[in-house]
Amino acid sequence: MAKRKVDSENRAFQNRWEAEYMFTDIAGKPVCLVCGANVAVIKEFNIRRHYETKHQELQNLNAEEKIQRVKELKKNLRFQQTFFTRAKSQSEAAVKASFIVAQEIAKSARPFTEGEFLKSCMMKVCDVLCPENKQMFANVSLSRNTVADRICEMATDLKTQLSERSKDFTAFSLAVDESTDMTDTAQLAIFIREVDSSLCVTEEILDIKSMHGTTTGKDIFENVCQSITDMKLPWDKLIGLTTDGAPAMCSEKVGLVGRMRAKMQEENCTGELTAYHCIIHQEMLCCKVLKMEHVMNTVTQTVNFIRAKGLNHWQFQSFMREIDSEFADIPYHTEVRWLSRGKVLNRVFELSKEICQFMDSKGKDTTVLRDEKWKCELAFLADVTAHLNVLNLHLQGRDRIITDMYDTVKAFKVKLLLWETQMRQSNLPHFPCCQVMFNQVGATVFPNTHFADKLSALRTEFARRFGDFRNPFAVDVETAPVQIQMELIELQCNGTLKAKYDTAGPAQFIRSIPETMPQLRLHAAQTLCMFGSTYLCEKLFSVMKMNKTAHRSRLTDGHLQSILRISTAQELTPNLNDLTAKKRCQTSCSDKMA
Ligand SMILES: *[C@@H]1O[C@H](CO)[C@@H](O)[C@H](O)[C@H]1NC(C)=O
Ligand SMILES: *[C@@H]1O[C@H](CO)[C@@H](O)[C@H](O)[C@H]1NC(C)=O
Ligand SMILES: CC(=O)N[C@H]1CO[C@H](CO)[C@@H](O)[C@@H]1O
Repeated sequence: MAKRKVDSENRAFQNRWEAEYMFTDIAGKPVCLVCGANVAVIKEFNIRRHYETKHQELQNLNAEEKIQRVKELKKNLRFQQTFFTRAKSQSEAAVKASFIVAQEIAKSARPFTEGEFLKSCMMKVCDVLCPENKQMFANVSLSRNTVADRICEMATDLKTQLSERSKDFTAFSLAVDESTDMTDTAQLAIFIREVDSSLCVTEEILDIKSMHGTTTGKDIFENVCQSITDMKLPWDKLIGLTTDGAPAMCSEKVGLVGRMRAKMQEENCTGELTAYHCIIHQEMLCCKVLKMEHVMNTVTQTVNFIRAKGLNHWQFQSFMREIDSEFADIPYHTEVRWLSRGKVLNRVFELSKEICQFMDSKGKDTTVLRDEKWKCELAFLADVTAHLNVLNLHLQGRDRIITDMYDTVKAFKVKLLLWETQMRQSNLPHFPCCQVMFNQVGATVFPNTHFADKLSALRTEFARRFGDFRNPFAVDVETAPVQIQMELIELQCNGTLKAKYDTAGPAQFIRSIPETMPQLRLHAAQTLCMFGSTYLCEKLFSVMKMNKTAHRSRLTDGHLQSILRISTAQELTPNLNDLTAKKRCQTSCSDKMA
């Protein structure tokens, strides 16, 4: 009976309640125009009771006065409502703005406290340009903690996006490098290069791991393994692994490469992991191929001695400025790495007389530095390094796919052959430092045959590393992998495709292999996903080195990783609108709790 009574009241807002009880309907709820309270049950009784008990002061208004008052109140309410929505969108904009600033801070890897500084600048600018909007700027939170939180959220978002993308790829490769940061924590950088079914390449940072304690092959392997698991990457699509060639990385038994191979067998993968040492790690070339480590060591020791003792010496001022600018450019911990670059070897060679005088004056033994044979080797190393640097510049950069690199390396191999021949005849137009030494010591002392052999070894090494990337129309079908042989024959016999290859070139052609050749497309994907170098890792480490000092020790591993993820992001960008919306949801939820 009682129930039916409630039902029969129909529970709908009656327009006359507006004039009678000063209530209005907002989104289906009766709201008191006077105090803003709303009534839970839409029943005239409840509404009348509210009006009579809470607003006795209005009881003696006559009907006309009441209508007038309702009009005013309603106008007011509308204003408040628009004000409210505007305030809401403004506060959302303020959150987004703080994300944007935090992103800039991360990209330039500045300390989080910069946010506070930026805010104070912003407020001052606002005072001058638009004082009426001061509140809007004041609402942009840029405290250290906010900036840190925003950066972590953006990094997490990037990681999620990458993980989403990873579901749709056909092949991927990893580049792994390790470096020590300013606080002597080893940081492991893992980049992923993945190719999807339409042969589009994505190259992003997969993970950065801080390794406290040892950094053996096992430690590195476990970290890489964990990242692969975290991202749910399928082992059977792992194609290539590029490392810097350090033993912990590339040892077949205990290094990362060996352990990854073993793991892939465990996972029953059919494919074989292709491991590359980064070609641009010249010190590896120096040690392993040129066998000139002894020259490098002496140069390193000498330069370090000058750095420590002779910084103010007039003869070395410009030299040091140069070295320091190289140092700023590639701020590596291990001197060999930066020393192997640029003009340092060249400058040491040019300044060798002054360096010897200086070392003598400091009581250092200069027997080695004065040795003619050693000086010839230094000259040779300086010249070869200069050539390798030019090659490096061509090979670096993110759009360098291995097939693009093929042409560059092919040209370099041809040059090496020419240099080798010329070197055997002591004809040295492309080796200026060697030419100087040759003029000094004469043909009997200058070890031209020895150097020609080294150039030959270097050429063999290049041929070995880059032997696999050939023109698909020139590939000998018999030596090609079995699964691509049939399609390869069809490809090679197809005049239309050959014409396309000739006009588009290898790099472009690879993307236009027809869908009817799935094995070749897969093979192409596997080639495309290969990293040409650990260049990205090196770039990342230079950001890390440069900026960790600015942050001092306040930078946690997590924060450093977030910064690096944001600052090295290539195709992915944090989805700021989603992040802002999520923030709004969080705040309104916590508002309710409060
Ligand atoms: C690999 O194959 C072996 C033998 O067929 C099987 O016992 C094992 O569970 C497989 N491992 C994985 C990870 O699938
Ligand atoms: C050659 O390749 C083109 C492009 O995929 C294709 O349309 C054509 O049918 C092929 N020709 C032959 C003879 O297979
Ligand atoms: C504060 C600071 O040193 N920021 C630098 C961090 O690294 C980036 C990239 O190398 C530089 O552009 C910033 O100036």
